[in-house]
Amino acid sequence: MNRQTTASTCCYCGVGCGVLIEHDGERILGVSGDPSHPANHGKLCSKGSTLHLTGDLTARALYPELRLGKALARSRTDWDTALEHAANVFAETIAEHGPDSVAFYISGQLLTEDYYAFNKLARALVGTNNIDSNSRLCMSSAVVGYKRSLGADAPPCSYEDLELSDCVMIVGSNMAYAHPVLFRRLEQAKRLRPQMKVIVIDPRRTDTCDLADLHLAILPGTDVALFHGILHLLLWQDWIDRDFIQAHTEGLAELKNLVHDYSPHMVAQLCGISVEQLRQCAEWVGTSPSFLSLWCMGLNQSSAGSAKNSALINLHLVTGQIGRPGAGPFSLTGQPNAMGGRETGSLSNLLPGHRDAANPEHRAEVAAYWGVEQLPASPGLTAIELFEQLRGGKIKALWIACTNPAQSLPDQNAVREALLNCPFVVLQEAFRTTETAAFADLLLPAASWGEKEGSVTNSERRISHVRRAVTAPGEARPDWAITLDFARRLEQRLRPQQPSLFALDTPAQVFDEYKLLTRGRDLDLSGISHALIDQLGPQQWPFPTGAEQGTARLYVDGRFPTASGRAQFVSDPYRAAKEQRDARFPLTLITGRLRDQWHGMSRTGTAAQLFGHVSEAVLSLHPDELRRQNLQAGDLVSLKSRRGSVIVAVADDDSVRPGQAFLPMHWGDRFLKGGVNAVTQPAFDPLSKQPELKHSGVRLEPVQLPWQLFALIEGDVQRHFEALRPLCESFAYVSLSLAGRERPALLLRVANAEAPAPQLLKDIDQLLGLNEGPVLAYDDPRRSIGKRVRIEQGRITAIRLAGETLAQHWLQNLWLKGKADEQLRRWLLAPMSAPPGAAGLIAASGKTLCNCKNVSQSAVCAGISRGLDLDGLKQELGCGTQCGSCVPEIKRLLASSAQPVAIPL
Ligand SMILES: Nc1nc2c(c(=O)[nH]1)N[C@H]1C(S)=C(S)[C@@H](COP(=O)(O)OP(=O)(O)OC[C@H]3O[C@@H](n4cnc5c(=O)[nH]c(N)nc54)[C@H](O)[C@@H]3O)O[C@H]1N2
Ligand SMILES: Nc1nc2c(c(=O)[nH]1)N[C@H]1C(S)=C(S)[C@@H](COP(=O)(O)OP(=O)(O)OC[C@H]3O[C@@H](n4cnc5c(=O)[nH]c(N)nc54)[C@H](O)[C@@H]3O)O[C@H]1N2
Ligand code: SF4
Ligand SMILES: [Mo]
Repeated sequence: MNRQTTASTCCYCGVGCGVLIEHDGERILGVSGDPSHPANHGKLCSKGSTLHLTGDLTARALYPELRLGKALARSRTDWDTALEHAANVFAETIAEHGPDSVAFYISGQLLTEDYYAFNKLARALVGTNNIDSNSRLCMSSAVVGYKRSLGADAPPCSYEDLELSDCVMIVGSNMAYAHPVLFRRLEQAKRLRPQMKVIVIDPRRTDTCDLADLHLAILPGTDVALFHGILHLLLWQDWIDRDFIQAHTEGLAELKNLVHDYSPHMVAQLCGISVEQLRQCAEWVGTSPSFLSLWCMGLNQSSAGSAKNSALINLHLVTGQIGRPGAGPFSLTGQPNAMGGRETGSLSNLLPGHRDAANPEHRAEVAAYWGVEQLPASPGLTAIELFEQLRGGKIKALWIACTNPAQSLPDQNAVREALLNCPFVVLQEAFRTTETAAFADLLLPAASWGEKEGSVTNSERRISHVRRAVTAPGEARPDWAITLDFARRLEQRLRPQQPSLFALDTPAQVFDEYKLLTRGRDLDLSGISHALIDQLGPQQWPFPTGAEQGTARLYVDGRFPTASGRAQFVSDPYRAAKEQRDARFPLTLITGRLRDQWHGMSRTGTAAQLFGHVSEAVLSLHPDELRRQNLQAGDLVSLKSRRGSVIVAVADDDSVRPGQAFLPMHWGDRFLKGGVNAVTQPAFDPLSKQPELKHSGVRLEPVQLPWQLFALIEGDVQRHFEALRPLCESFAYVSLSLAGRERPALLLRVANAEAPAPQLLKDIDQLLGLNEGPVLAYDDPRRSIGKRVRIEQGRITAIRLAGETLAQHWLQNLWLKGKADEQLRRWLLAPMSAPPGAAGLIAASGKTLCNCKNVSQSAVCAGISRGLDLDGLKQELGCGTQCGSCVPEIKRLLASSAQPVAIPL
C-alpha cells in the first residue's frame, strides 16, 4: 500500500484549519493538523481529528438517481440522462413561466469555484437572481452589519488579534464548541497574559464561559439594549476616542440622542443582569488598551440581527478600537466557506466581487465581464421567501446543493409542504441519507471532503487551496463540474449557436476567471491563484495583482469603503425578539450547537464515537423549571410552538435560566421524529432576512405514551438505520442514535400511546435478527413484557425490549461490557421486566468527555475524588491532551468538586 499525505483543509467550521490527509489514493486512512497552516498551526478539534472516521460509504450518494413522477421511487440512471433531463425541465420551465420560476438554493460549504459556477449559471444564463444560500440562516446579518457600519462586508481582524487583545468580548458565540481551535488559542493567550479580560455574553452558561472573567447571562434577544447601555456609559464616563470619532466616523450625534434613554438601570433590568455587571463590562470595554469582539449566531440569527451587529460595531467606533492590533469587530464565520460565498455573490442580493444585485452599475460591470447583454434586475428571493414561494407554487424547479433544508430551515411543516409541492427538485448531495433526499426528483452524487479541489476563505479572510486526496466514490463528481456540465447543456437550449459561457475545465481556471471580478474592489484578490497558494501558503485578502503578501488587518488608516470614507454610527433602537413569553407559550426555546456534531449529522452522524459526548436529543431545562412543570429528568414531553411540535425527553441543566429551554439544532426528523425545526420560526430581520432561529415561544405538554420500545443492534449501522427508521413512522416518539466505539451499534427508543400491531413488532425483530438464531426471548403480552436478546459467542449483539423498557440502560451497559452472563440469562427467562437489583435505575454508562483518548466523565470524576488536578488528570488518564475540546468541561468538574457533588455513573 502506497501511503501518501495531502495537505488540505477541514470541511467543518469557519476557522478553516489545515489538515494533512493520510491516504492510499483510494481511501482516506487518517488525518492530522497541518503544522504549517496559519489558522491552526497543527491543532485540530474533536470534529476535525475524527474526519477520517466519518462519511461511511454506505451512506454516500454514489450514482445519479431519477424519478419521473412524485409517486414513484427514484432509480439509478447515468450522468448523461440525468443532466439532459434536468436541462430539459429547466429550459421548458423557463420558456413557459419565465426565469424567475426557477431557483437555486446553495451552501456556505461549497468551494469558491462551485459558487462561481452557480452564480454565472443563475444570473448570466438563466437570468434570475433567485440564488440564495444557507448563509442566509447564518451570516447574512453580519454581512449587513459590516456593510452598513463600515461600508463593505469585510471582517477587519486576524486570528493573531486574539492573542494581542487586552479585552475580548465573546457575544452570542459558544466558541468552545463551535470554533474550538480558536478557543484553544484564546485559552493559551489568557494563560500567558492572565490580565487579559474575557467577557462572555450568552443567555446560557456555556463551556465558553469557563474562560470568562465576566459572564452576562442576558435575556434572549436583548443584545441591542445591552450595547446601547454600554455606549451610554462609555459616553457618560468619557471613555471614548474623540480624535478617531472626529476624523473617521459620522452619525454619533443621532446615536447619542438614542442611547440617552438607555440608562444603566433600565438596561440592566431589561437584560436581566445587574447594574454592577453592566458597569464592569463598560469599564473594561472603555478602558482596555485594546478591545476585540467575537460574535456568531446569538447576534445573527435574530429578527434584530442587523441592528445587533451594528450596535456592537458602534462600540468599536466610539472607542476607536478598530484597525489596530488586538482590536476590532470580528465575526466568527460559521461554515468553512461562507466567506467565499459572500465574495462570489452567493446571496440573492449580491453579485461577485462584493457587488449588489440592486446596483445597475454593478450589474453592468459583471454583465460586461461575462459577455452577456445584461443581468436580471428583479430582486431574487431570500431563503425563507424562496420556500414560501415554493409552497405557493411560484417556483416550479428548484436546484439544491450542499445543504439540507428539510432539516435546517425553520418551520419544517411548511418547508416539507413546499418541497412536496415543487414539480422538480434537484439535490446535489454527498450523502443520500439526508431528510431532503426524500424530496428529490433527481439526486446527483457529489464528491465531498478529500475528494475535490478548489479554494475556501476562512473567518480571517484567508484563502486556502483545498486539495484532493482520493478519487470520489462511485460516480460522484465535484460540485463545480456538475454545475458547469449542467450549465453547458442548458446553454444549448437557451442560447444555441453562441459561444459557451462555461468553457472552463479545471478549478484553477474557474478561480482565475472569478478573481478578476474582484479587481479594484475592497476584497481585491486578483493576485492570488491556486499555484501562488501552493508557493506562499494560504493568503489573506486583499491581495491585488503584484502584491507579495496578504493583508492582516483592514482600516489601519481609518479610511472606510463608504461614500464619505467614514465609518457610520447606526442608530437602531432595541426591538424585542418576535415571540415573547406569554401565558400560552411561557418558555423561550433557544437552539444551538453541540461539541461533536455538525448540523444535520449526515457526516458526523455516521461515527458512533461522536455520540459519546451527547448521545441523544434532550431538551435542557433549569431544575426549578422542571419542578414548576412537574417533570423529572428523562420524562417525555411534547414541545409545542405556534407552528408545530416534537416529542422529546427533558433533562435538568442549570446552565439555562428558568423560563428558557435549550435544544441542540442537530436532530432532524431522521434522528428525532419531527426534528428540532418543527417548532422554530421563520420570522426574519427586515434587512438581512435572516430568520430568528435562536428564539421561539414554546410550551411543554404532558404526553401519555406508556408503550415503549428499546432496541440495539450491532453491525452495519447505516443499513439498519435506513431499514428501521421507516418502520417507526407510526410511533409518537422516535429517537435514534449510535453507541459504542469498536463495535458500533444503532440504538432505537420509541414511545407510543398503545402497542403496535403484532406484525410491526415482528418486522422490527426481523430486521434486528431476533426472529431466529441464537436468541433468548420472553414474551408476556398480557403484562406487556417482551424481551429478546441475541447472543453470539457469548456476546450480546442485539436487544429488543417492548411494552416497557425499565432494563434498557442495564442492558446497554452489559452490551458495552461485551459479556452475556448468567444474571442476564436468569433475568431474560424470568417474568419480570425490571433489571436485577438497583442497576436499572442508573443511566447508561456515562458520557465520554474526551473523545480522542476515550475517557468517560465518570473516570474524570473518580480521578478528581482521588485528588487529581487538571495536570494530574491529563497525566494519569490522558484526557485533554490531544485536541483539548474537553478541557473546559473538565475544569468545570474540578471547580464544582470544591462543593460536594454526586459522581455521575
Ligand atoms: N460543533 C459544531 N461547530 C460548529 C457547527 C456545528 O454544527 N457544530 N456549525 C458551524 C456554523 S455553520 C455556525 S453558524 C457556528 C455557530 O456557532 P455559535 O453561534 O457559536 O453556536 P450556537 O450554539 O448556534 O449559538 C451560540 C450561542 O448563542 C447563544 N444565544 C442565543 N440567543 C442569544 C441572544 O439573544 N444573545 C446572545 N448574546 N446569545 C444568544 C446561545 O445560547 C448559544 O450558546 O458554528 C460552526 N461550528
Ligand atoms: N434551529 C436551528 N436551525 C438552524 C441553526 C440553528 O442554530 N438553530 N443554524 C443554521 C445555520 S447557521 C446553518 S449554517 C444551517 C446549516 O444547515 P445545512 O446547510 O442544512 O447543514 P448541513 O447538514 O451541513 O448540510 C450540508 C449538506 O451538504 C452535504 N455535503 C457535504 N459535503 C458536500 C459536498 O462537497 N458537496 C455537496 N453537494 N454536498 C455536500 C452534507 O451531506 C449535508 O447534507 O442550519 C441552520 N439551521
Ligand atoms: S476548529 Fe475544528 S471543525 Fe473548525 S476547522 Fe478546525 S478542526 Fe475543523
Ligand atoms: Mo451557520
